[in-house]
Amino acid sequence: MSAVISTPVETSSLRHDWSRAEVEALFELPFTELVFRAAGVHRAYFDPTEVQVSTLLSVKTGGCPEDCGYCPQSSHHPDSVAATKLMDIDAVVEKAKQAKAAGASRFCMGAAWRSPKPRDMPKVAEMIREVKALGLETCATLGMLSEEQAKELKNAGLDYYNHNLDTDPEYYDQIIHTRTVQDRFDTLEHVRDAGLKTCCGGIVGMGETRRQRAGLLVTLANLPAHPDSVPINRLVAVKGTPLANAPALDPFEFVRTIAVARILMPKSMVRLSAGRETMSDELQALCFTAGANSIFHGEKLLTTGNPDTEYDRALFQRLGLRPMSVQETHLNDLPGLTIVGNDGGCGSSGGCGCSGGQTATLTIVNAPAEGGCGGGGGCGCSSGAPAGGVTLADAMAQRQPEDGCGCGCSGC
Ligand code: SAM
Ligand code: DTB
Ligand code: SF4
Repeated sequence: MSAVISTPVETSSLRHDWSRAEVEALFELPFTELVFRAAGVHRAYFDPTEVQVSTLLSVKTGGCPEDCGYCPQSSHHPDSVAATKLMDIDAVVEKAKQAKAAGASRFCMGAAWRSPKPRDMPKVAEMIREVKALGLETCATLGMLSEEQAKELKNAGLDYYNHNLDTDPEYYDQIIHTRTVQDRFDTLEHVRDAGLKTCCGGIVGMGETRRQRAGLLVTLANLPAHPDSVPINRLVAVKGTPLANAPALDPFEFVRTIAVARILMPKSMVRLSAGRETMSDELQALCFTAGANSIFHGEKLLTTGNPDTEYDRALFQRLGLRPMSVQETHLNDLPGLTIVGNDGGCGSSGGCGCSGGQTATLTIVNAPAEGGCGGGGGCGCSSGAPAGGVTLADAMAQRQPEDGCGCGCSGC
């Protein structure tokens, strides 16, 4: 067995010091070994049967002044999609309602901008406010942001900002010439500083080498904070773009990329992003096995197609997957995650000594437990678990207790 196989992957701490050589070594592992490891990391932090579901809407399409080589919305490329104005708020809210009804927990609004203009900000902020009021998580991708713009979006109720690195910094200038990698790092810093969650990933299948795929992932993992969501897009090769004839990526190499992303960023949502429309069911299943736990749902991405919603529903059913609720998408907001019984106790039918006595209704709060059976002793059971230290695995065990309250006490 090679040295790299016999060295277990550290799953208990988040690392920001990966070397390109280490990440390349992960890519080099035998396929089954890599997927097995990634699946282990996935289980350590998430319920592997749950998939976070986001829906995209292009709120301002086409006519973009940037020259990204993959993008059908760039006005630099022949046959680029027609430019539209920023959508009306009511129309956006209607689409968000439909997305929610179809099972999405997050609604992502995209605009083909280099960066938002000051005149657009009030309308975008209002869109975010109204979508948030529907009980959806909000995400936006509007290009580069200043510090002030990031704060403005946060104040409007934005949860996530999507801004991708898109490729290895080494390969970047083969793909994009109108803004630099440093511009992207700057926007990501403004987003983090404003207290927004980051959604940041890239595209594979743009003619990059394996070393460069490793370079993209190592750059993402070594950011000051791992992105909360990591979209891994497979290039949608669109006619008229410079990458229209990019050589197709080996599907197993795509799965490897997902697996390595999962190992490097264990607590992040790894999104099986653009490109699903042309993936087989088996390939998608392999991606979920390798640690992907998020998708875009809905028949359109921004300008290109996506599997239809009924198809995805059937695929989830065939694979025994289910959409994550908004609350569950926050289970990983450690530290300080606590689960409390709403009914004043542990929810057991007796035995642990607390006053519950009812079926557990669990709330997940981002604060230390003050009673109930969060393990802090408030309910009178014998669990010695510290109040604020509930792990995700504990959370999952408590969510579906098999015998008693799941608090670890002996009487339930
Ligand atoms: N204009 C903004 C920006 O670039 O930051 C936001 C929208 S832009 C379309 C969002 C992301 O979509 C890009 O960063 C890229 O990762 C992805 N994307 C665009 N065209 C794609 C394609 N043909 N295939 C796969 N992903 C694509
Ligand atoms: C991301 O990483 N992928 C999404 C979202 N973030 C905005 C966009 C995919 C776009 C695919 C090409 C299109 O539909 O225009
Ligand atoms: Fe414009 Fe974004 Fe497309 Fe680049 S990826 S051309 S910035 S819409």
